[in-house]
Amino acid sequence: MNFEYTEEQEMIRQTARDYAQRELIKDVLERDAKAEFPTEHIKKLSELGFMGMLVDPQYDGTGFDTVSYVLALEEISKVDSSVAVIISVNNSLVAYGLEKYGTEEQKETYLKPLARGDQIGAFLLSEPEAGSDATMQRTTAVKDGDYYILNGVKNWITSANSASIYLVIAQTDPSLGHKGITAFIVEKNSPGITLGPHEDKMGMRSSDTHSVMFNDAKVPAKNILGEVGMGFKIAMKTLEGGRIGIASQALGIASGAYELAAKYAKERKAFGKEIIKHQGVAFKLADMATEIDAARFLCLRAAWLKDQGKPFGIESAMAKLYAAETAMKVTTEAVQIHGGYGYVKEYHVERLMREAKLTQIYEGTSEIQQIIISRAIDEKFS
Ligand code: COS
Repeated sequence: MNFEYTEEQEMIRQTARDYAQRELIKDVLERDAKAEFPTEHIKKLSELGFMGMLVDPQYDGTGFDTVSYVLALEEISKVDSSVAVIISVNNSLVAYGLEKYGTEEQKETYLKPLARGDQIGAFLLSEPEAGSDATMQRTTAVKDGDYYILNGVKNWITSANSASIYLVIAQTDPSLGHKGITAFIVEKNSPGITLGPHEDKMGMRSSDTHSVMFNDAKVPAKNILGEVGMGFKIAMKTLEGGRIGIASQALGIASGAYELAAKYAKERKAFGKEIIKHQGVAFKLADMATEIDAARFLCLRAAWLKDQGKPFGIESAMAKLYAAETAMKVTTEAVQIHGGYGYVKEYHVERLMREAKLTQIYEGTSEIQQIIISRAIDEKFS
């Protein structure tokens, strides 16, 4: 085993860190307060290659490995996880599906602009009544000559307004259950697509989240991704990789809060000494550091397996489960260490705590990860 990063991985980590600590930090509080999309930052991060970092250079991506992806998302999420989720959805949920299942024509038309960051992608799976229970898709796609007509509602869609390319999961044959689900590449500006209001979220406030309504939206049949009936499997495979992104985001939220808490504990004095010298604070920091390292290793293992072309679905579920729970715990303790200062915005930890909560919910709740892991245990011991 080798616990060292390669020069390239270290360089990517450092580039992400520099950008986050020098640029994202400047206006992150303002963007959080105004729930403002980070347009300029996404432009600059695209120039640095992050919007297509997992995409092969043949399709205008930067072709970095998944280990580098973990490192970059951790550094960005230490400061601004709204930016991280935009990068993560673009790479792991949309570009991945197009690269793995798309035709050459689809890759030319849709993957390349996403990989360059000229356009942004969104992944439309969740519905008002199909979140965790993802097979219960109500959005229908009915064939009409060379087109499919889409009707239905998708919920909680990250980048719904800023994206131009949607990957939509819809039911083409309800009688077949999940085997009748199909994935479509849909241009957001097509007639028949409208957006609900901007969701006023607890955290990750500058990523733009909306519901999306399809009302007789016409999609060319050539925009089917993969084959008719393959949509559920495509969604599940895609989410396996997506969970590495969200796990890395949770890791970054945790390590960002921990770094702030450790620095604060070195500066702040109480009862005649730095609070880090009080066992009650010191032991909290010890637990935080240990759990963050464990989360990081789980993320890196899942990423490494993916890079080796080995199965990683269970490992990415473990990474997401553990990193999300760690993020919630660590950010809560970071607020506690900061005392009253932790409860006001300027010290950042209250925002990190709000952001941590979402990592336990989206791209599969913690309980969904427990289902995936426990089913694998059941199978292993049967
Ligand atoms: N890769 C490929 N195929 C998969 C898969 C995976 N990781 N997981 C499940 N499938 C396949 C199964 O093999 C099965 O196909 P067959 O009937 O041909 O064997 C099919 O999908 C249905 O699987 P299953 O019966 O296990 O479905 P369940 O309804 O029991 O649910 C979970 C499975 C819980 C894993 C799934 O519903 C899930 O991931 N839910 C969470 C979805 C989510 O993350 N939502 C948030 C979206 S935010 S973008």
